Amino acid sequence: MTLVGIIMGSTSDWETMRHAADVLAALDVPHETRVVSAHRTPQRLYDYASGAAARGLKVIVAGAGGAAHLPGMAASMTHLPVLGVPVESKALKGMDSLLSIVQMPGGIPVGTLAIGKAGAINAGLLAAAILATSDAALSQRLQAWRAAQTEGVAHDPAPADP
Ligand code: RP5
Repeated sequence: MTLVGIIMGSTSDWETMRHAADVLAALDVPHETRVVSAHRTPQRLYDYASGAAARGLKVIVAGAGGAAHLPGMAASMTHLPVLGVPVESKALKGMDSLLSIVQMPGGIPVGTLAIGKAGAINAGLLAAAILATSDAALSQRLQAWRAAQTEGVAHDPAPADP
């Protein structure tokens, strides 16, 4: 059963949001990816967010850029945890996306990550961490992923230099 829904406002967000999908794939977390625009496809957004819990999704990762209303509007229509990824915009480097996503009114939370690739990676990891609280096997995979990351950090920044 699909557990995480990764939605984004445009196909142009995929280059960023693919990193969330990559992390979930690496951790063997069933997920789906969809283009759902708050502005261009509002009915699609309504259908997706309001039906997400009934379909068995447990977490939604939502990425958008510019006037990035997708995560907040999705959160307004589901009680599932929504993780927001501010996609880097051309005009304002993603500051517009970040502020659009992070400044939610009290009562409708969106867990907002960093702008761009790092945010997408961390949204995937956080989604996995949420699921891992009730899935011991996934918790083991997540801990192994973290240990491998630690193991992969070099001690010497330039080993080939004389
Ligand atoms: C937002 O507008 C999308 O999330 C995207 O980041 C941005 C630009 O979309 P496109 O014009 O590239 O489709 O809705």
